[in-house]
Order: sequence, then C-alpha cells, then structure tokens
Amino acid sequence: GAFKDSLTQAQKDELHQIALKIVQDGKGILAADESTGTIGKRLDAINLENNETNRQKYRQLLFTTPNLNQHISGVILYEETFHQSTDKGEKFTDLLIKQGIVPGIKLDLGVVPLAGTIGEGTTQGLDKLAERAAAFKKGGCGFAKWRCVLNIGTHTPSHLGMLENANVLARYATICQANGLVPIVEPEVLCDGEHDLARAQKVTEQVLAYVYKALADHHVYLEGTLLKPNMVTPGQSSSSKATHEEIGLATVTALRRGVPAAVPGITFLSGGQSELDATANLNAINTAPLGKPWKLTFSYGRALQASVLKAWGGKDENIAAAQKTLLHRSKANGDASLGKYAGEDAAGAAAESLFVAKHSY
Ligand code: 5MM
Repeated sequence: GAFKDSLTQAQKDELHQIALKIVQDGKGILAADESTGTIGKRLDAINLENNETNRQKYRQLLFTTPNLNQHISGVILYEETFHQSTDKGEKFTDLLIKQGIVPGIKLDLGVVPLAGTIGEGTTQGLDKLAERAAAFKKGGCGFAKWRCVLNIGTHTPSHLGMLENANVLARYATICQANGLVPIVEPEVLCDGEHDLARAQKVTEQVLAYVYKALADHHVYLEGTLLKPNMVTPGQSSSSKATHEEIGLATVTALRRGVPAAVPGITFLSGGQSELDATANLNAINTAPLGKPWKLTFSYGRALQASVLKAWGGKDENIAAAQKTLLHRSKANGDASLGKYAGEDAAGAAAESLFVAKHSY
C-alpha cells in the first residue's frame, strides 16, 4: 500500500549511529534490567533482602566497575534503576554516559496469557508507551528493550502466538523509533523442553519470519534496530546434546534465513546457559563457516552476573573482587564476539567454579 515515511533522515541517522555504537567491535550489552521480582530471586540466592537499598548497592557495584567500557557498550536498566544514583549522588545514567556506555531501558511490562492457547503468552506495555519512551530518551537513554516469549511444545508456538508477538514487537519498535530510541526486538524462544537441535532451529526460523514480516508491515527502519534472539540449542531436557560448533552452525543458519542484512547487529540472550557455555557458543557463532552480514554479540543477564553476585555475596569487602569477575566475563564475551575467545585463564577458572556451584538459575 501507500507509504509515507514517518522518520526524517536525521532521525534515521541518529538511530543507525546508536545501533552501530552498541555493536562496535569487541563489545556487547550488560542486561541489568531485572524487574523487582526477578532481582529478588538473584538477591535471595545470596541471602540479601530485596529492598531498594540492596538493589541500588548491587547496580552501583556493576556500573562503577573500573574499565567497564572496555567490553560493555550498553546497559539495559529497569525503570527503578534509571531513576537511581550512586552513593555520591551521580545518576546511574550520567555515570554510564560519562564512560561512553549507552543506557537502555526495559519498556515492556511483562508477559500475560494469550487466551485460548496452550500456555502461550504475549507481552503488555503499549499503553502510554510513546510518552514513556520520550521521557526515557530525555533522561539519556539511547535504546530500549521489549521481551516476548515463545515456547516449544507439540502444538506450540501456534500461528496466533507467533503473529501476536511479532505484531506487538513491531508496534513497540515503531513507537521507540519515533521517539529516538533504538528498539531491541527480543523474541525469546525458550529452551524448555525435550526437543532436539533441528526442532529448535526450525521454530527459531519460523518466529524470525513472523517478526520480520511484521516489522516490514509496520515500516520499521531496520538499520535502526537490533535483534536479541535465543541461540539455537537442543531443549533443556533433550536426550541429545550438541557441541558448541553444532550450536554455532544451527544458530547462524537460522539467522541467515530470517534476519535481513540491513539489521546492524544481533545481541544474544543467554537464556539460562552456564556462563562458560554462553561464551563458548557465542565464539562458535562468530567462527561458524558461513557469511554473516551483521555483528554477533552478547546481551547477557544471567551469564554476566551469576559469578559476580556469588563473588559479592552482599559484602562491601568483596566489591572489588566482584567487579573483577564482571570485567573478566565481559572480556571473555567481548573476545567471543570477535571469534577470538581462547578459553579461560586462572581468573576464568574462578568464574567456572562459581558457576558450577550455582547450577540452577
Ligand atoms: C535480566 O533479565 C531481563 C528482565 O527479566 P524480567 O522481566 O523477568 O525481570 C531479561 O529480559 C533479560 O534481559 C533477557 O531475558 C536476557 O537475559 P538472560 O539472563 O537470558 O541472558
């Protein structure tokens, strides 16, 4: 049908530049946008009460890590964190911007059931989204995130599940772009289930096809977006395991089939993988023997924070050690985003043992 471009060239250029900054060589995103309930589970694991003081303390630890900007180009914040400051009174957003790190904001308001489906959902938060996006842009954010969830079952994801989630991601993306925020489009195909690698690949391809059809229908400017997908892995309860190389090949194959070359970058979620698997798989993705027209990097929550939380344990005397752990995992993933991850040195062994001790997220 007829198309009237709603973004000016200057708006497009700004969005494209932000996206390119986030996926610059050797860097990726720290997803620190856990909502109050989710961060509560993380704090509970180290016996800390889930209150505003402890949430501020923890995020301060992350964002004041010396040299964080060496491997981190963007940080996703939850609304409460966006409004918080360091003990010295500097806003977290200003602290990040000062380091050349782009602050981002989680805009979705969570998953709700999709009536009539077999346990499928959609993500809410479109009401007043333009006003919220404009306020976060004004407050220094350069990008946003919206997470949709799809699950693999005998009869899922359904046509309705894929169509609805693709459409809501597209609506969110247009609203972000109109307000100067690069939308990170996150259609997460969960790894729960007994399915094998081939099924995970097929479902990921189908989900991506729905997403990019919707983004095209809604006139989303692809150069000013980023994709945050799952890696293609066998289901968590699958009897068949896959090597990093097989995961890398399946993931890049699916992405090549579904993601337009105009998209500047793909920033993977870790989805409950161990820290070491998330790093090794990202490296295998970048070394897979296929053409890759986009940057392939990380936007990890759990796989950047599990051993950091453990090292901290809520104690002030451990802050420096916890920050060292964060820098170490960020470097490992930054190397993996270049296909140059060569395994772990001594500090990495620490990260490994910490991870094994905390096996289930
Ligand atoms: C960090 O967790 C994010 C927010 O989760 P809730 O809405 O449950 O609080 C989450 O969206 C995250 O950014 C992505 O799922 C990627 O995180 P992982 O841990 O899978 O790398």
